[in-house]
Amino acid sequence: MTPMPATGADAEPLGEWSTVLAEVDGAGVALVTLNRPDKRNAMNPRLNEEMLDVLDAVEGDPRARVLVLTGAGDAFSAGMDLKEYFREVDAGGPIARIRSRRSSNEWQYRRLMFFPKPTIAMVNGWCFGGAFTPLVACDLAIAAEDAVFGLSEVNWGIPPGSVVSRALAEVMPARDALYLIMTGKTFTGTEAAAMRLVNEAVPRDRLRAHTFELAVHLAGMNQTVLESAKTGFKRARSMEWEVSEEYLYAKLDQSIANDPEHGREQGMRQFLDEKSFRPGLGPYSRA
Ligand code: ACO
Ligand code: V55
Repeated sequence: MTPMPATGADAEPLGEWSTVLAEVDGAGVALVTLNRPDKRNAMNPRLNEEMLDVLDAVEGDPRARVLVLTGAGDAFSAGMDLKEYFREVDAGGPIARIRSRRSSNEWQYRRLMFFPKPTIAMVNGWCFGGAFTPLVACDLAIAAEDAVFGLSEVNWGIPPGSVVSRALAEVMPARDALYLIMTGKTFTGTEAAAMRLVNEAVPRDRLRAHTFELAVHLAGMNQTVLESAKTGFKRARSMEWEVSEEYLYAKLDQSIANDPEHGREQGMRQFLDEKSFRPGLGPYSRA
């Protein structure tokens, strides 16, 4: 049996699901663990439906300030479940396929990509095919150096489907992406970091502590500002400059107007009047 990953002694469950574990700790880190370790956390229709509910739970719970996505056991996720997502859904006909694709893409891409709280993928092991979509959709990604990745679609007779190739193009150089898509060859967490698929790779025994250190840092920051900052970057990159100028100013003004702690005023006061911090070197004090 795989031990349940705990963020700390104070972690509390966010609900109960059959294919996902989700809990939140006292620092505000919500740990979401794909939990089909016997199937290497392959994503079946049940998991796809449950993840929509899990994301709702994390989004709606004020204790959750950062989302960390990982997998139980020795896998992050072995991609789509070939038996339950492909073979069994095929047998259900075209409408079954449309519905199954919808729930999978809804959480892996749309919901995660524009999740209103910071998200970090913690790649603990095997990461194949369809798993690249939630990986790229997360704002940041940390991998174990020895995690094994692969665009294995071509190995079993399909090109990458859904938005997998689009997601790769978002973060990786085209030469690397095409090489991996066309050869189906595996690569390690260390190589994934060199190709910028993940922010960094760390030794396996430091993966959890390192990822949580980053998560706790983000959990301690102004959440309204972080939402505007991440959404602004992700939406603006496909915009024309003139439109992005308007849009990013609108996000800035929205952030100022919506910020319950008035961070901008605190930051200016602490720097200009109290001279108690330097914005170039770290965040203002939220105490
Ligand atoms: N779909 C369905 N079942 C899977 C998947 C998957 N993607 N991955 C693993 N499993 C199941 C296996 O069928 C097996 O089930 P069983 O115990 O009932 O027989 C169990 O998980 C364990 O798998 P093993 O292959 O025995 O595990 P091992 O640790 O030796 O290898 C590995 C792990 C490398 C991840 C291997 O399981 C594998 O190659 N999986 C498929 C990876 C892949 O190509 N995914 C599809 C990508 S394409 C896409 O997502 C669209
Ligand atoms: C993939 C993923 C899909 C799919 C077809 O190549 C192919 C991955 C997430 O859904 O429907």
